[in-house]
Amino acid sequence: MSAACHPCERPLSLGVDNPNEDAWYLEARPPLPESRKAYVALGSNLGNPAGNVINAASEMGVIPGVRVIATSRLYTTAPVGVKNQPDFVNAVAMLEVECSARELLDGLLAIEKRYGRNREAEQRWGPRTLDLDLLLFCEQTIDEPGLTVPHPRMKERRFVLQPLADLAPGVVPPGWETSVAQTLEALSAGVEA
Ligand code: A4P
Ligand code: MG
Repeated sequence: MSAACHPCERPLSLGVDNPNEDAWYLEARPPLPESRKAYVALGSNLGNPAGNVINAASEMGVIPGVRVIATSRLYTTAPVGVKNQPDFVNAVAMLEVECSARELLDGLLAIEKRYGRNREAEQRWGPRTLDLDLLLFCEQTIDEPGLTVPHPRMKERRFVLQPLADLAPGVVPPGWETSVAQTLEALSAGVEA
């Protein structure tokens, strides 16, 4: 069985119009080239997961050189990896960036920390108040200590690809042969994602 991945029933509102059925747009913007966009995955299954995800998405806008352009729908997802833990809420945010990937990652790690994330005390793939993964950055391929982009596990994970497909279905990430939507479709039943 593939892991469940259902849109929430929109329990929380950002208080802005949603011009697109498929995503929460924080702000109307003319289309930006992919070379100026980054995508960040958000996940939480401790405390108030939906609130953590929504608030953290807007807090990314205070990182210098970052504007939040849009967020996907929220999805409730069955845990992948360690099964014996609560369901997650997952989403993806689209950012306009004028900072480096490293500066963005540092900003994301600081937000995780503010939400009580304590890596020393937690189990890999176990429960967490907030996980922020940098998925894509300005069409770049990055392979440095502590920073790999595109995120190495995103291709196999429905809980990442489904919300990303709300925002960027036609994008073909660097090194991939298929678009986000095609890759999502190809995740066959029986593959855990
Ligand atoms: N790092 C390197 N590249 C990146 C990048 N592109 N983005 C480094 C973010 N971080 C990057 O991350 C460990 C280190 O990776 C960071 O300090 C950074 O320098 P982490 O967030 O502590 O590691 P993690 O999240 O425990 O591990 P991993 O493998 O990223 O886990 P995942 O893939 O995030 O899985 N099930 C559902 N349904 N939904 C979920 O959201 N999440 C997980 C965690 C497991 N199961 C889940 C979910
Ligand atoms: Mg992570």
